[in-house]
Amino acid sequence: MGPATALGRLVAINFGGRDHRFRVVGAGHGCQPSALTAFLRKVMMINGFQHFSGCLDGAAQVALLADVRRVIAAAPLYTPTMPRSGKPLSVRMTNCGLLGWMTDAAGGYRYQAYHPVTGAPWPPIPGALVRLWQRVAPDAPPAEACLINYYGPDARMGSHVDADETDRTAPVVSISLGDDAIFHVGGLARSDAKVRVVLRSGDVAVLGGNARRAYHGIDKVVVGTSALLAEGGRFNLTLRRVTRSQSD
Ligand SMILES: O=C(O)CCC(=O)C(=O)O
Ligand SMILES: [Mn+2]
Repeated sequence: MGPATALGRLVAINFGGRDHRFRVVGAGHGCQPSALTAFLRKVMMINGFQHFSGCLDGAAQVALLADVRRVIAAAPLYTPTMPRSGKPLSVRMTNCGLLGWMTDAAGGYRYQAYHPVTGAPWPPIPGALVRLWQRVAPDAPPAEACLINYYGPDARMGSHVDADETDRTAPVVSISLGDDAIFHVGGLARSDAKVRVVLRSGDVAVLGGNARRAYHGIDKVVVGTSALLAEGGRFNLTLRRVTRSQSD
C-alpha cells in the first residue's frame, strides 16, 4: 500500500476554488476507498463512485501490463477518429472482450466484435481483470468489453458520459497503469462543477450508481511520474457490461 492510501491521512480535494480536506477512512476489497469517494457522496451527491488508490500493488501492475502487451500483440493500438469530422482522438485504443468500443467517421461511437484494422475478433479479457470485475462489481453480469486507452505525453480525454452501452446499470470499472493522470468527475450535467484527482498506477475507479451517468475525463498525463511503462505514458483499462443479460 503506497502513502496515498494510508488510513487516517488527510487529503485535500480542490472544488469550487477552495481545498476541502477529507480523511481517508474505511476499507473494502483489500483496497482503500480514497477521500474522493466520500467527497463526491457528501458534497456533490454523486453516489456509486469509488476510487481505490493503490489497489494493485507493484507485482500486480507488472503482471497486468504483461497481459495488456499480449492483448496489443494480437489487437494492435490504432488511432480512433471522431464521428463525421474524422478528426483523430489524442489517445490510441484497442480492446479485449466479446465487444470493443470504437469510433470512426463513418460509423460513429459504437461497440463491435472485431478489430477495425485487422478484422479479427478482440482477444479475451485477461483472467486478472475478470476477477477484479467480480470483486468490485459483484452484482453485475460478466463484463463484455475492456477498452484499452494509451495516453502519450499530449493525450487527453474530453468530458463525456459513457453512454453507448444498452445496459447502464452495471458500473464502469477503470484501472490505471503508468504515469499519473489528472482525472475530473462532475455531475449529471456537463456544466456541473468538477472535482479533479490524480489517478496513479494501480488505482481502480468505479463509476456506478448515478456516477455511471456523470461527466468525467482526463485533463492531462503527468509525464515521468511512473517507471512502469518503458515507453512512458499511461494505459487506462475500462471494463464494461454492454448488453442486457438474459436474466434482466
Ligand atoms: O483514462 C481514464 O481514466 C478514463 C477513460 C474513460 O473515461 C473512457 O475510456 O471512457
Ligand atoms: Mn469514460
